[in-house]
Parts: sequence; structure tokens; C-alpha cells
Amino acid sequence: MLHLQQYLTLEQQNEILTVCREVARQSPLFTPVMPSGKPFNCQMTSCGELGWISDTKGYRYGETHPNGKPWTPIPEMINNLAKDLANQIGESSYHPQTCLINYYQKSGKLGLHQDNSEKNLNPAIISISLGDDAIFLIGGNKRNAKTKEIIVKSGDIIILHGDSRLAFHGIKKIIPGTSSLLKNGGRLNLTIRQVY
Ligand code: MD3
Ligand code: FE
Repeated sequence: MLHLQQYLTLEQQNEILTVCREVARQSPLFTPVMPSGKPFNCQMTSCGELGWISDTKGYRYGETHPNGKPWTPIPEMINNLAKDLANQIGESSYHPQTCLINYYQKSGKLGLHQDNSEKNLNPAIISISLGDDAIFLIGGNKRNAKTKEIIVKSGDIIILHGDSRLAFHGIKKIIPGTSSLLKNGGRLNLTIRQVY
């Protein structure tokens, strides 16, 4: 795992925010439920050729939003940024296929999990944090391995590749009032992925 602290300028963060609002106009944030029926403690939407879905039928990537409409393309600025970052870690043929957008209100969190819905588990996952600080947890490849707490801040980038790609991870807590980027507070996280 690579944690690039304060990688994005305020101007870049605001540009990403603007394009996320455009994505959410076409593909509104929704609260998915886990296969058990329990709702997530965050809202999600996606852009790209695929989007991540969870419902009582399971976790998967699909070609349409729950509203039935296709996802909108990944905004060029995000696509270029992801390819540039992938290049820097030696993944010169990285092809972003989806960008999952998670929005956490101040009580939002995300339980410890592994990302394994992707058919190809080799390409890196690139995460962009915007808005309030959060306590991010990362452990090992087994659920019971000890976890480490990392504070993620607005403008930080995390790249998950190699050994860390199948690490258990989650969001323990949002720290309200720590950023003025989002006028209503909370935290946005974007994860760019190549699915297959
Ligand atoms: C570590 N999102 O969407 S991003 C997710 O902040 C997710 O919204 C969190 O976990 C968030 O699946 C964390 C950082 C991240 C993304 C993928 C990972 C960390 C990861 C994959 C493997 C290990
Ligand atoms: Fe994850």
C-alpha cells in the first residue's frame, strides 16, 4: 500500500468534487443493502462501464444503476489521474473501468472487508479521499489479523497493489468538522478499479 499524503491541490479536489456532482445527477447516490438485507452505513454510486452493486442477491459489478440507467463514463480528469498514478507504480497498461464513489455522513462507516468482486485481482485500486478526515483500518489477508489505524485526509491518495490488494480494510470513523471542502460536511471516497 502506498499512502500519498496531501497529493491533490485544493483546486484539483474541487474539480473532482464538481465532476462527482455531475455523476450523481445522472446516477444518484443510493444506500445499498448487504446480502443479509442490512443497509450500508454509507451511500454509493459509480461511473464507468461498470458499477459496483450490493443487494440481497450479492455483491457484483453491473452495467446499470439500480434505477436501470447505464452508468456515465469516468470523467476524463479522474481517468487521466488514475492512469498517471498507475504508471508511477509500473502498471503502464492500467485501464480504469469503474470509479466507485462512497459518501459518508458524520456517522458513516464501512466494516472490515476484502475487495474481491473483481475478476482480475492483479490491477491496483486507487483511492481518493475528499472532505472530512477518517480513521481507515487496514489489516492482513485474514479477517482476524491485527489492524492498523491510518488517518486519511482530504487530498490523500491510497494505492492498493501487490501484497495489500487483498488486505482486510474498512472505515472506522469519520472525524466531523475537519474539512471545509464539502459544504455539508462528511467524506467522499473514490476508488478507481480495473475489474477484468
Ligand atoms: C485496501 N472504501 O470502496 S478506500 C471500498 O474509504 C472501500 O471508502 C474505503 O474500502 C473508503 O471498497 C477505503 C481505500 C481502499 C480501497 C481498496 C482496498 C483500501 C483497500 C483494497 C484492498 C486493501
Ligand atoms: Fe474496500
